[in-house]
Amino acid sequence: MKPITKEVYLKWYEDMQFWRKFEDKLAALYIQQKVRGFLHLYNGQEAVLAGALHAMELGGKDKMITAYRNHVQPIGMGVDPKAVMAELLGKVTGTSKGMGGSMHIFSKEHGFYGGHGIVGAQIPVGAGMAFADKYFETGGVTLTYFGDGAARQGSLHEAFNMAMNWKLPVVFICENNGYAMGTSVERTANHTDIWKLGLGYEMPCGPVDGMNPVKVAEAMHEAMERARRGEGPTFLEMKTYRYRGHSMSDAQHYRTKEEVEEYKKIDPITQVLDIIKENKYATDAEIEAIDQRVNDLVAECEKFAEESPFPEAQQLYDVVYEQENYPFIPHRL
Ligand SMILES: Cc1ncc(C[n+]2csc(CCOP(=O)(O)OP(=O)(O)O)c2C)c(N)n1
Ligand SMILES: [Mg+2]
Repeated sequence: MKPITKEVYLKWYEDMQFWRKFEDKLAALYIQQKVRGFLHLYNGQEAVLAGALHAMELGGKDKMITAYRNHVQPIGMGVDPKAVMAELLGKVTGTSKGMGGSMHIFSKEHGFYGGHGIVGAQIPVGAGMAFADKYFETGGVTLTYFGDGAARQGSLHEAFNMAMNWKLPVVFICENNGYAMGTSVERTANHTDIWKLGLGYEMPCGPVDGMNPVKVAEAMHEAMERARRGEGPTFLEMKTYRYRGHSMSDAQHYRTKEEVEEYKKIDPITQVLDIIKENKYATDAEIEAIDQRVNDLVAECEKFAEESPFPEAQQLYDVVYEQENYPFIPHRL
């Protein structure tokens, strides 16, 4: 595995701070009704992404697919955060020209394949992407993410079976954040060790501390190397936590404030900052400079998104129909 150096810790701190502040800004814009529809934020789960990115080969070779909690993953993979924020505001400069919105961020170029609102639907799609990589011998690995709620969907079992049978280069990652909307993991099944679902398929599997990017990076590296050797899939259960509600309209009656505070004691960003301070990887002034950069970039994204225009109505026709099939439509892609 690539060594976890001072530079990696500093990058993790800056990235995770940016992701958190980016989401906080979206929450504020949602309250102003500038973001419409649903809005699911990633606060608390950042280490699962930071650690995975450390193990991945970016630039389109390795791929990622996830559910609707999907704003910061593409940013981590290199998509311009300004375009992501513009997408959420429905602007033409967005990643899908403003037509995907919060739950459907995509960038094929960067290897990010969404952004899926149907719980569990992306699990077989991720296996299919890995099938393509195997078929075309690209050497790429697909990271297929889903929640603890999605783990109870039947589609997981079909995907697990085929992925094992064909030894597909895929890593299945359950982000167990404790809840599926308001339903706790304890209430969804008679067992809480979701990783054990891999055992029935003899798939290598196990739990990972999803609040610690080092643990995530190590587990992901091992799984991705296994996939690259042609030995097939791995199933990892990342034990994590979401600090905000499921989406923006969630009174959170299903958990206590004390529980949230307990998990804030193991906040992934604080864990990384503590290591930076203990090892004197940065002075207080340097940390302040990082925080300033983060705030400036969030402000830049907001300005860009706010100032961008909404798409023209005509765009609806441009991207839905092919002119050859529908000659009465004057424009084409
Ligand atoms: C097939 C389907 N059933 C139900 C829903 C409604 N729904 C949206 S999110 C969600 C909870 C999923 O929880 P989990 O998989 O743990 O992901 P998390 O939100 O915690 O990231 C449900 C039931 C849906 N979108 N799709
Ligand atoms: Mg969940």
